[in-house]
Amino acid sequence: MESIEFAPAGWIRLWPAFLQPDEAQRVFHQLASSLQWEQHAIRMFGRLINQPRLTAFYGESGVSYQYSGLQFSAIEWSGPIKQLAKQVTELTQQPFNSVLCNFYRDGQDSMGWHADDEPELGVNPVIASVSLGACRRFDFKPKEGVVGSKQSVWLASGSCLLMGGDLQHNWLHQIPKTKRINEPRINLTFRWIPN
Ligand SMILES: O=C(O)CCC(=O)C(=O)O
Ligand SMILES: [Mn+2]
Repeated sequence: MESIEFAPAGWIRLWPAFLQPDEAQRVFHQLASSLQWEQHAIRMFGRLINQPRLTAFYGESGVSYQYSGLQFSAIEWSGPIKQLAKQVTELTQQPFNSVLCNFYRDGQDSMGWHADDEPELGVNPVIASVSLGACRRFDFKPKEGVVGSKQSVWLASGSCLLMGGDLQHNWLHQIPKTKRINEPRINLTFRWIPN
């Protein structure tokens, strides 16, 4: 396990092989074909724009989550995704009641600069991020007014990244587009959302 401290505050921990490669591949195919993937349009600069990826939101019943002006009620989790949540809790010793799932069809799918700092996640949320399929670069940069320089980690298939401390309040993160990757990737961000 690799641990990186972010000055002035915030940290990440990375387990490069939370799942073994063949297990990660198996779970990738299972989730790719069984989750209810959708492409949502969000309002940006007054226009409706399709998000450059597919998403699905799962969790304990009754959990709901708002971002980019959209509101989602969790589809009740069961089977492999619930089992994975249990394994992630065992690994990280953190409770999670929901998971935002992202499907990047190829290198042209991406997630722009943002922080997971929505009020419903509370102060200093701890978020676990499991990656399956294509290995993609994950970038961090400080928010305006915060001192620090850009950092990147590679999120390989089967890895688990844990983000905590003040990270979401001080730093932004992104999955950039890349011409070099044509394979799909699933990312699962496990969260605790009080309801
Ligand atoms: O795909 C990733 O690794 C990042 C996902 C993410 O930042 C999010 O769901 O908030
Ligand atoms: Mn995020």
